[in-house]
Amino acid sequence: MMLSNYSLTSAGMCVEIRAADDADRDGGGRDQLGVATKTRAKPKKPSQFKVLMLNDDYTPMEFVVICLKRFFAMDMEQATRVMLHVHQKGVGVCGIFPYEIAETKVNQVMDFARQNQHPLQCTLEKA
Ligand code: TYC
Repeated sequence: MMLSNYSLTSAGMCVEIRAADDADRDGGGRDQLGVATKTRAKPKKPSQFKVLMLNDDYTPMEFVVICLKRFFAMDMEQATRVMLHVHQKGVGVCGIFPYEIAETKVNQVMDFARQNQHPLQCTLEKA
């Protein structure tokens, strides 16, 4: 039996599809047109996204440091360094993650800022 066509499923698996002219060469009687018969793990590495923190004139520095410690597992020194970088340059990277994790972290920061009535903005960008 000849396997001659490959198709990518939404899950990123590589599925082999038999060709239209594929005869029942092995005599097993199971050859059928267009039936996916095998899956083979071909993991696509997930694309990475930067989580960016934006500067503003109103959010207290201490609050930004708390966010960086709470949601990005930074220690006091790292969090202070990133916060000061954002304060001085306007934008800074909090971390790089697969899309769903990056999106979750952006939402966590934005929700926490909103709850505390700070205008802090966080966004993501393809790495
Ligand atoms: N610029 C703010 C201030 O002077 C501090 C700040 C830093 C705000 C980083 C947001 O992402 C930020 N209070």
